[in-house]
Amino acid sequence: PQPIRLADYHPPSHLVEAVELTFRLAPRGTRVRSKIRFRANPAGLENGNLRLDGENLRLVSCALDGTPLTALDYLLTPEGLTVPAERLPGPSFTWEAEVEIDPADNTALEGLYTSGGMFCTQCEAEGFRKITFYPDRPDVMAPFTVRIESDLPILLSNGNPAASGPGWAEWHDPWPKPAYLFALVAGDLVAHSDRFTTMSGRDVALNIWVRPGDEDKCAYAMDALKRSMRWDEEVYGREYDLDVFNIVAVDDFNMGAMENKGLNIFNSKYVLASPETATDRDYDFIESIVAHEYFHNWTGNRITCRDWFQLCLKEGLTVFRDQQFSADTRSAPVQRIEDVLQLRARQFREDAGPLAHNVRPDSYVEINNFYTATVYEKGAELIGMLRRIVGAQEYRAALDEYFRRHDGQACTIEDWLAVFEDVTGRDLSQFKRWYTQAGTPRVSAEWQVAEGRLHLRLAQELPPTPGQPLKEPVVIPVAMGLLSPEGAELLPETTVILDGPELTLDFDLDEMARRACIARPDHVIPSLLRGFSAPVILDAGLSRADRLVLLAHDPDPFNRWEAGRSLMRETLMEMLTGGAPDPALFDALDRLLAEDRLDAAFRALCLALPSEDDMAQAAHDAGLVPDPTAIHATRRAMQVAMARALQPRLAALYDAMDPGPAYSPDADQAAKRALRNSALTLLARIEGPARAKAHYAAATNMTDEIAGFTTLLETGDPDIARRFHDRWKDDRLVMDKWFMAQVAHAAPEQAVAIARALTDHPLFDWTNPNRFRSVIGGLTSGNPAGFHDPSGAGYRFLADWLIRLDAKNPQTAARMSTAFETWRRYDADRQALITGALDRIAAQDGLSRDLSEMVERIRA
Ligand code: HT7
Ligand code: ZN
Repeated sequence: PQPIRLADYHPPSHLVEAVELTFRLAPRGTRVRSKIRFRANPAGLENGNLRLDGENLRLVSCALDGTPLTALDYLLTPEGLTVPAERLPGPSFTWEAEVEIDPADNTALEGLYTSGGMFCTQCEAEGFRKITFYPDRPDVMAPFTVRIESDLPILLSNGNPAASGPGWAEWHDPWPKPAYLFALVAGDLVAHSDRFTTMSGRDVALNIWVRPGDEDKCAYAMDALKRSMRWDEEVYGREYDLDVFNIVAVDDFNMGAMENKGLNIFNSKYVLASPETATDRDYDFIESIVAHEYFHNWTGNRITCRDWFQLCLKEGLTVFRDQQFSADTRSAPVQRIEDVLQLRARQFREDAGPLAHNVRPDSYVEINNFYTATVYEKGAELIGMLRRIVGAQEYRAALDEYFRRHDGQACTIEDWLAVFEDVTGRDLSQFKRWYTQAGTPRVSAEWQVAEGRLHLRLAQELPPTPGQPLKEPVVIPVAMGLLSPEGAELLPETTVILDGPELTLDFDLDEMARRACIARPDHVIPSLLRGFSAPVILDAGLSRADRLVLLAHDPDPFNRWEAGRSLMRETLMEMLTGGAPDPALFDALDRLLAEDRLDAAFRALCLALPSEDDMAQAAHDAGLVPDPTAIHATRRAMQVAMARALQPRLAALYDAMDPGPAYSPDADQAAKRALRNSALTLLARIEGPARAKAHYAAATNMTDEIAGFTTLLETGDPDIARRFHDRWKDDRLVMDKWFMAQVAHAAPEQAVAIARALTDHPLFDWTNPNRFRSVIGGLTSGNPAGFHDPSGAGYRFLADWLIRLDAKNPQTAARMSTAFETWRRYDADRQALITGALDRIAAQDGLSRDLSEMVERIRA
């Protein structure tokens, strides 16, 4: 297939004034009648033909202004239907059609499909064209009226309920929206209901719809929804705009959740929670995803994207907003560290390999392949940098103007930046390069102290990425401070802007020392990129001693953690090449763990080691060929060394951090459990399984239970998997954890065999994306040493499953293929095995556009 290019964008030939849809639901033959009022678009540069997208639709009939059309009046292809301009009645007309679709056969989970007896839709990005003929592009916005006919008791669509009777319901959504925000749900569902009064006093009915029996697991999602609604009013001045807000939980879902107007549809994993079945991490996800989807109501729905190249316009901004919400709700530094961990693990990895692309891509074959960490997470970082550069007040003023100017429109990144330029008076043309250049910039620092002055030189370098050999410097806000060797703050935090290839700064040490009331130091430690003020890779040029000072004293918690992280990474790399850990690091960690005034979640983060994938990338960056087996063994050795060095402290924390049996998912309790369970895992490396057995037996919540379970899996308790299974076999979401944990915590040499055996388990339903991800993702992400087994068994296992899944669900298959994106890091034997697996996939007949694009890009 030909790529679609941003440069080829042209406005639609016709706009839609109103849409009326009638659904007669049946699993094997749903009838969809549409009545659409079109008008010619004066800005449309096209030939004036009426072009409607449509896929997998059986056309029953169609008409223009009431006159039936025959097959001679239009051109029908597998991609859609075109009525030539000369057959159109005039500039305005009504199109009517009836089509038949087969929701029960829709295993791709795009368009209208069935899941566990319910009907459900997923239309982003291009699913609406699988429901009826329509200009399925985000710059065509219209109000929708929907009638649903079905015997199922609950019939839902977007907007407000209009009327209903036995076997039917009508909904009206007054807010013009693109087709990707359309939704319909029908099923035997029960609601967890509540109400919300908006800032202007309007009453909104809130419902979370779930399968009977799950209604007692919705309280947290509902609480998160109400807090999100209030937060968006208080922080962004945004009020909800319909009489109802519905959320539906569905088991078969390709991603996390979807922001359909007034009818959000969620993967049940991100709605359902009880202390016994959900971990603290699950609660965290529920809170941030509920918030994210709710925030889309303004950033995405009221103001949407002109075309899919502008996806970051809604996703980057909405991720940034959900991160702000979580930072306000929980500990801001902990939230920032967790966001950066995610960014580095997913986005830096993407940027460093063959799938690197701009935050605003220039072209795509399949848009589903561009819902990436770069568009989402790097997109959010760009908003954060913009806010840092213009300041919080001007940021808020710009957002107010964005909502005022563009409400009801489909916009571009140019529109977004123009608002900031107009409101702040700045020229953002250089900033825009962040959207149009791929790759992670590298920033390096050099400095010297001479004659009472500090000379600091910052430089940026932009590595080449596929199709972009040369790049221009970007605007990098570097938040920084300066510390004395004793840890005294010499310079309060300030932000400098590195916007050329380099920047030289000069500081007067006498003046700084006078202000800090200390003698002039002969050495200074720069604390750079505080709060991770830009998505770059920093080589701060700090000695080990300097980083130990930052770990102990940096007033910026992010850089305190970062100093420890970098020491750990360096230690692991030295151990990988035969070295031994420096006891000074363990002493520093011991002191940090003892600081009771520090957030327990922060301390748990400081105790965590870089992942095996981080180490593989670090080895590659250092010019080595990473050996996943050696990396796994080194990490284990480091855990043993840490446990030995910190044993008394860890044992004391294990006792002190017990929050007691009354469970609450709040940040304070979750932090204690995080630190306590980190201590448990480390101690098990040297103590054996007794503590974990007692921990598992005493657990009254899933956070503790899963910590005990995974520790026992690793320490070799032969019966633990069966016991866990027998307890939880009827709970789908807990069983996903059971599947995943056994693969992720298997010894590397057994991981593929265990994964393979689990795919034969009667509860392994590979057409359910959550279950598929548990086992196959449990291997590729959870057990890198197992996946990269030198025999190539992991690669063959993944390729076999991708080929099989692709025939049913191309979107999920394509997404999972990113496990291969790092293949160039590895040795020649592994490279040959991976490229062999990729070539075998590419050679399959009938491969989807989704997976073939991914395989081609990864292989290139
Ligand atoms: N805007 C949504 C992105 C999305 C999606 C969600 C569910 C299933 C398939 C999907 N394709 C694209 C989710 C979000 O970012 O909020
Ligand atoms: Zn989103």
